[in-house]
Amino acid sequence: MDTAPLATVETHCPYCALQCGMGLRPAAGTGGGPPGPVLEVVERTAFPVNRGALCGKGRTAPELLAPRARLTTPLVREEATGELVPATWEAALDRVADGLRRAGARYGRDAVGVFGGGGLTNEKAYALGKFARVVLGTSQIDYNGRFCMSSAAAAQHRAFGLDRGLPFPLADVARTGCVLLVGSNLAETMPPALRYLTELKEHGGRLIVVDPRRTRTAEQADLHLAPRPGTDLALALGLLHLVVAQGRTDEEFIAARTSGWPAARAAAMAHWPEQVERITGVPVPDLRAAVRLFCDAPSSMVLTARGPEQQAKGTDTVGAWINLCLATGRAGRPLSGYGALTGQGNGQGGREHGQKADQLPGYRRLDDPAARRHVAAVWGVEPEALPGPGRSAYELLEALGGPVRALLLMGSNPVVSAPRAAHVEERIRALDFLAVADVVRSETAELADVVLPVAQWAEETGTTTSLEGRVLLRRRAVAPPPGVRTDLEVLGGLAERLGHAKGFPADPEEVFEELRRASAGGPADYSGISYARIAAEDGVFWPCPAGPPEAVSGAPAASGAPSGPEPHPGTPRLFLDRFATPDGRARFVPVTHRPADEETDAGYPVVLTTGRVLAQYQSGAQTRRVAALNAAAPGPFVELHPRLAARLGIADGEPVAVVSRRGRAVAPARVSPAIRPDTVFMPFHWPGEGRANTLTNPALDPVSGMPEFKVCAVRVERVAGPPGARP
Ligand SMILES: Nc1nc2c(c(=O)[nH]1)N[C@H]1C(S)=C(S)[C@@H](COP(=O)(O)OP(=O)(O)OC[C@H]3O[C@@H](n4cnc5c(=O)[nH]c(N)nc54)[C@H](O)[C@@H]3O)O[C@H]1N2
Ligand SMILES: Nc1nc2c(c(=O)[nH]1)N[C@H]1C(S)=C(S)[C@@H](COP(=O)(O)OP(=O)(O)OC[C@H]3O[C@@H](n4cnc5c(=O)[nH]c(N)nc54)[C@H](O)[C@@H]3O)O[C@H]1N2
Ligand code: SF4
Ligand SMILES: [Mo]
Repeated sequence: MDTAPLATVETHCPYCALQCGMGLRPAAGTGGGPPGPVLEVVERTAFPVNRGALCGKGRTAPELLAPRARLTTPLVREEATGELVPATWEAALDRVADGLRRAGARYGRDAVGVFGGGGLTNEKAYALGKFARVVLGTSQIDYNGRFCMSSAAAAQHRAFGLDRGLPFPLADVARTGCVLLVGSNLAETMPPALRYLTELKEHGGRLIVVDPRRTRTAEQADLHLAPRPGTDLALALGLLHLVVAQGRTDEEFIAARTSGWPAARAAAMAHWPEQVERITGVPVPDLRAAVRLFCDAPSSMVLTARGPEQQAKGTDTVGAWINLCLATGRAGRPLSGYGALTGQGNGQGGREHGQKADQLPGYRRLDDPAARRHVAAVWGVEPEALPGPGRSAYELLEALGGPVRALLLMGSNPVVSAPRAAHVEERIRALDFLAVADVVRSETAELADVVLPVAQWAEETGTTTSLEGRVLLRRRAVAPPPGVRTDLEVLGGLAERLGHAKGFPADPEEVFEELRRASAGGPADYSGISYARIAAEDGVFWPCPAGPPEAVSGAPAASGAPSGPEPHPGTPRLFLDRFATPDGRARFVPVTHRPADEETDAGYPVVLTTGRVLAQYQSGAQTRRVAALNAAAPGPFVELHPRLAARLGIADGEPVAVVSRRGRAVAPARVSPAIRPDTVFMPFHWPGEGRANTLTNPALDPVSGMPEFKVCAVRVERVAGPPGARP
């Protein structure tokens, strides 16, 4: 194999859903190999979404490619010592195949589980779903995207008949009249995207930010509403109430393009502004100001992220924000609409191609007989052979060591990132067999019977689908170090051992060609997309069927598209003519407010919410291994208001304990007036004593299966230490 790095390669960042374009070229002075990164990042200004800008995570991503930073040999747990010891690939794959086979033979096929990730490329997510259904024959597959976009996805399906994070290109955000940004801290979670908000304001557009904290993003806002965590549903209903009361609904739009308004209207009218103020803590004049900014603008958008979505009522909450857009005619029109900011690198594509418990490639439903027939034919199996829908992510984790005895985990680190993590860790330990494919020795890999070291973004080609629904090509820029295999090679090796010598190719383009056929005719139709087209066009927006433009329902041809035998141009903007429902109308859903699953009380008087900081990514498995990022964000903290700190006698920097019904975490206090006095915030990027997810509540949204990461009840305590002790 050729191990010399190639010339500058155009590719995309391995981390978040913005999927910033970047160039990679051999790092100067590292021709002899480590130490130091093997590749360096160069600006790729021609890629339109980030125009060369990157955050620190993207800039430092090549550091993890160095062999010393990662796993380069399979590890197998030795019976005698209980330690993970190096093994050959053959021995490791044999052991995984054996572990999965045994659990299935002894307890039945559904005793074998698969857990995937939204960071996996489309090709990997597709192959993983096919592997579970065809090779293992199990219904028990889900992925970490359940913790991420599932509420927004479910609400969009319910209202629009289709879920694509943003139904328009991100660039439209800069040109609309008003953006209502709910529970997104874009300035830290997608820094290069902040420029679209800056451009919005330069054009005279207005920005409203809804966040219990005055974040760097909220600081940009014309109006910042800081509701108590878990009350967005009431807030959205209060705004809709005012819209109706002030006669600012768009009756023409409602009549022509929606259904279900009377019930949704009645539900909103039951939420009086004064009552909404009591629930949310947002003063009525601020509610009025928000309605004015939103409705006065010629066009406006609501964008949500994890704040309102990661709640046990996340689906209804997003539904309430969608209702606001529909009632004001701010949907299905140019520069207006509802969109959700997808999180992980392939959070969008990862939920379209089959690693989700209820789903088949092309965003088809596993319980739809026609979908089963189509995909079974592509896979060369009988439709009856495909299992039905399985458990959602948290339910699957909870079933480990119970009905599910063996697990293959690819692309997630639930020991740090799952809610009620101590319990999840216990369930993982109770498994008969755990195999983890990862690039590093993550906290979850630490518990595995077999760890498979896999190649990374820059070492393998594959497609991702960004938050815009734009399918992108990540290109291989360098060969993986010896001892490392790709996820596709891992699945192929296991399939072969489990009696499927064919059907799991290692070549990503071959997998993509099959994915195209499997997705053809489905809601997320990729059949007109090829590697060559993506490369030539800076990405292609789905749906993009193989046929000409007219073939797509709910997706108008891009203006100026050539007619005739030309290929479909892709669909940057959805819903302009019709929504993707059977009657083409968007559906209002009547939703009403209800409290968080766990309300504060005398024993747990404070609300805990959780989220992210700029320099760390997710469970931190990758970014905690990058020196510059660790220096910028070295560890967990508890953000609390000076009033709360004073009442508890807590000084800035002093260690504090946060206690919930699930457990106790300790981290230094960060005293800041930027947070509500009734709320504390912890980032979730760290394991150990300061692990935020030791505390979180796994109450699930009944529709989406999303856990309530953003709200639980806690008490905050001083940690007694030697007098004057400071960390
Ligand atoms: N630096 C960095 N960037 C990332 C990631 C990362 O780990 N680190 N992860 C990526 C992924 S997978 C995702 S999903 C995205 C997430 O991106 P965001 O959704 O922007 O990130 P969070 O910090 O989880 O939550 C956003 C905000 O929600 C607020 N919030 C908390 N509770 C509530 C509430 O009840 N209502 C409202 N309205 N707001 C609330 C928090 O204060 C926080 O500022 O980021 C992506 N980008
Ligand atoms: N308290 C709290 N908890 C949360 C959240 C929150 O806001 N608050 N947010 C939730 C959200 S939105 C998300 S998305 C989850 C994410 O949480 P996780 O699912 O834990 O996500 P990562 O830390 O990105 O884990 C990805 C793992 O896969 C590895 N990996 C990366 N690329 C590849 C690859 O190509 N192949 C393989 N095999 N492995 C790879 C990484 O090294 C890492 O160990 O956390 C959720 N947890
Ligand atoms: S914003 Fe997201 S995609 Fe862009 S460089 Fe940072 S982590 Fe990578
Ligand atoms: Mo996410």
